[in-house]
Amino acid sequence: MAHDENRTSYITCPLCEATCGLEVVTSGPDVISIRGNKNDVFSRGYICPKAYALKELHSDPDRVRAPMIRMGDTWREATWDEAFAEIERRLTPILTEHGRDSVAVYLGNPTVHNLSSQLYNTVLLRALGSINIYTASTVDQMPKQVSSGLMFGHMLSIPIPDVDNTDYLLILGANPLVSNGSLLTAPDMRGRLRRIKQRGGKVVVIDPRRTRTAVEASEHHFIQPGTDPWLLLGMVHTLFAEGLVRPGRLEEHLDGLETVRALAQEFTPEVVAPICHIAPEAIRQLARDLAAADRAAVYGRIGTCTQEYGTITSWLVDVLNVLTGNLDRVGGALFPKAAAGSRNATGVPGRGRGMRLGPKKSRVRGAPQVAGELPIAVLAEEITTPGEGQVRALITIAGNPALSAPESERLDAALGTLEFMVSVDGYLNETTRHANVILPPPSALQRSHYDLAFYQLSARNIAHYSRPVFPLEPSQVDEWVTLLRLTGIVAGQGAMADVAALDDLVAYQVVAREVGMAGSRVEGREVSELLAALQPRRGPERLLDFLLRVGPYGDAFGAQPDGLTLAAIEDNPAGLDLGPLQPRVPEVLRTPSGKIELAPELIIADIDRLRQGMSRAPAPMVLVGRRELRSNNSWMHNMPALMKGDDPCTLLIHPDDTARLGLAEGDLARVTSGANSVEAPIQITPDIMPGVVSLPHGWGHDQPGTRMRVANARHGVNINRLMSNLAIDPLSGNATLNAIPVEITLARRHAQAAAIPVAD
Ligand SMILES: Nc1nc2c(c(=O)[nH]1)N[C@H]1C(S)=C(S)[C@@H](COP(=O)(O)OP(=O)(O)OC[C@H]3O[C@@H](n4cnc5c(=O)[nH]c(N)nc54)[C@H](O)[C@@H]3O)O[C@H]1N2
Ligand SMILES: Nc1nc2c(c(=O)[nH]1)N[C@H]1C(S)=C(S)[C@@H](COP(=O)(O)OP(=O)(O)OC[C@H]3O[C@@H](n4cnc5c(=O)[nH]c(N)nc54)[C@H](O)[C@@H]3O)O[C@H]1N2
Ligand code: SF4
Ligand SMILES: [Mo]
Repeated sequence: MAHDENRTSYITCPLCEATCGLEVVTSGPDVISIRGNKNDVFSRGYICPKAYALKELHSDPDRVRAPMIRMGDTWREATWDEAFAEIERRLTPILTEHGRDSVAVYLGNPTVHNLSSQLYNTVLLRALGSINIYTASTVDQMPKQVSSGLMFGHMLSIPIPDVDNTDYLLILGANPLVSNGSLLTAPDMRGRLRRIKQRGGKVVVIDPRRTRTAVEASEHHFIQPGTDPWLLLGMVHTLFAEGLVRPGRLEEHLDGLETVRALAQEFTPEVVAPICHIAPEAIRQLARDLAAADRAAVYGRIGTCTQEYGTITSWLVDVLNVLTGNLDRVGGALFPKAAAGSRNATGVPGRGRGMRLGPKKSRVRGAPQVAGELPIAVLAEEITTPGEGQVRALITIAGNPALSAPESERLDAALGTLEFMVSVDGYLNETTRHANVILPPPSALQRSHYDLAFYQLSARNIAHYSRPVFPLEPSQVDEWVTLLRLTGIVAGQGAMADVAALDDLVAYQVVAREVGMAGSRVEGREVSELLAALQPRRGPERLLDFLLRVGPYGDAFGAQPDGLTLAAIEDNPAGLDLGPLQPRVPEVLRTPSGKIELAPELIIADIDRLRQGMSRAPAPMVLVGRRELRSNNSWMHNMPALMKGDDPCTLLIHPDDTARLGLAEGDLARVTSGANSVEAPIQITPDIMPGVVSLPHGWGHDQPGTRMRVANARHGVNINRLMSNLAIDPLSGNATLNAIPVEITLARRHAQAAAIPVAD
């Protein structure tokens, strides 16, 4: 390749759910510039500061580039064959002597932003056959997946607010101007929210903090953290009491309306107001405004999921959407129809098996298994509690649970006791320092990309495929190859298993499953015929081509000759716009009844717990989390471009509270919960509710044995030390990470304040 000529690549940014289109200019091995792609059909040139950090991520001297094997306290670089031989040598006896469950897997957030792991992680998990599967979903959106699964029949049938057409958007526990949206793929949320207001609509934010989103909104209400279910029940009550329930065309597709009516009876605005700290009249007005808007949507995100009643709250969000007739209506909350991989767009329309909880439970505490995984909150005890089925080895893929999981100090310590650990990760960080072998993925600019997950959660139907910007170095391997080599080892084929043959087998199984599925667009077709049509593709591209072709827009291998294929989008730098979201009920439903289950039994049964919570005395001070624009969970803190500016890891606190506690700006506060304590500098702001403090998550990069020089210099503290593993939402297993009772005390006066000379 000529090094002096500039080359331009158009890719989708893989760093968050917004899926922005990027224009990356390179010269040889160097990135010259990264800008928003103005022609991108969805993002139209919008990007955030993280996009540019892809350049620094690519060239970060601290990033792991070759497999590493740990020898005591030191690491040595190894060849891939050596690394896999070591894994086979250490992992196989554990599997043989202690069984499949003795090996756990943790999948982190970036696996969902990665085509290789989206397609090949399940292959590894199936080959392993362990109950001990953990992901970041149980510190994130699992409650929404459970409520959606129970209501609509599939865990990824999540209603997405139609932000581009709505007149009224009620946002709870989300800050999309900073997070760039979650379970809501829509680049440039600031622009989209502004346009709601420009067309005469309203944006209302419910958050214990006046966030950037709240400032941009038409209306903001503080809420006592963890009490959203009461607010939402008060709104449901009002809708029934004032005759505002109008499900419209949904009525014939609904089960459970009367149950909800009866249940909401006791939750009058007067009853719930003292709990959520929103006045009864304001609660009524919220319900009336929602009902009065022509087209409205209620949207809840991480603040509503990572709380004690996460599943109930997530359910109530969609109960409100249904009761006001906004579910499945243009301008309301709609189900996307993704081009590939969407389980609610394949098979027999309108009916299905529904969502299955369990059937297993965690060994030590009997916590629920959901969608084939256990809550991350139980991993520490599964590692440290002896007995049959004890976790002895762990494979982490793109995750940093030593920081991101609750009661992190305990999990961190537990990781140190494992007999063997493998991490597929590009950094030597708080988690991977415990590994015995680290297997690095290529940089984000060296892999192809397609957002299999997020186009299923997108405010518009989009398909965009990105080729790698840079080729792999001869010493590098694609992440899917790494995952298949791990599969070979856990499947008993050894370190030198034939990756090409395994990949052929995966493709065969994917195709065979689809042709055997009732209602599939290729039902009953010959597997060999379809496999031949996918030639000569291999790896993720073969599977992606297949998923696109059998998907709702696909060519179905000739049945619809002008339909979608990978070839049709792989040279389309702007991405393909498949149009706005459209109503899909009843076709989208996969419940056994073929109806929307408005009052799922499991959720209704959990309301008793909510009733019990009402009599509990409120904590005088509670902690909530937050996200920062220039951060990405616990990583990307080693990018100098993102780490400029003020210290992001501060404790936000209201001036009334600092006055009461005798604390001043910059003082080091000690934050003590039932689990642990941490120290963080105080940042006083009227933008947080009195009685609430906020710390960002993902910090605490002061652990020995890591290799992240920039992050180490600005380490911050880890909020998850304060969490308790015992606090989980019983239905989803999701950890409670918000509304944590804490005590705030002075640890140390601000250095400057102390240095002021005393006048004599
Ligand atoms: N208190 C509190 N805790 C929280 C949250 C909160 O709001 N409050 N949020 C939770 C949420 S929503 C999430 S999603 C989790 C995130 O928690 P995790 O998923 O456990 O952690 P991340 O910080 O996303 O870590 C990502 C890891 O993936 C690696 N990585 C990046 N790209 C790739 C890749 O392409 N391949 C591979 N193999 N590795 C890669 C990085 O080096 C890093 O080690 O944190 C949760 N923790
Ligand atoms: N820049 C940046 N972007 C990110 C990430 C990042 O770390 N940095 N992480 C990505 C990931 S993995 C995810 S899951 C998404 C999350 O995306 P969002 O859900 O938008 O996440 P946050 O910005 O943490 O916003 C959560 C809000 O909930 C509020 N809150 C806390 N407790 C409660 C409560 O009890 N009730 C109510 N109503 N509100 C409450 C908090 O004050 C906060 O403003 O962001 C993604 N995007
Ligand atoms: S908003 Fe998300 S997808 Fe868009 S540029 Fe920033 S990190 Fe990338
Ligand atoms: Mo997340």
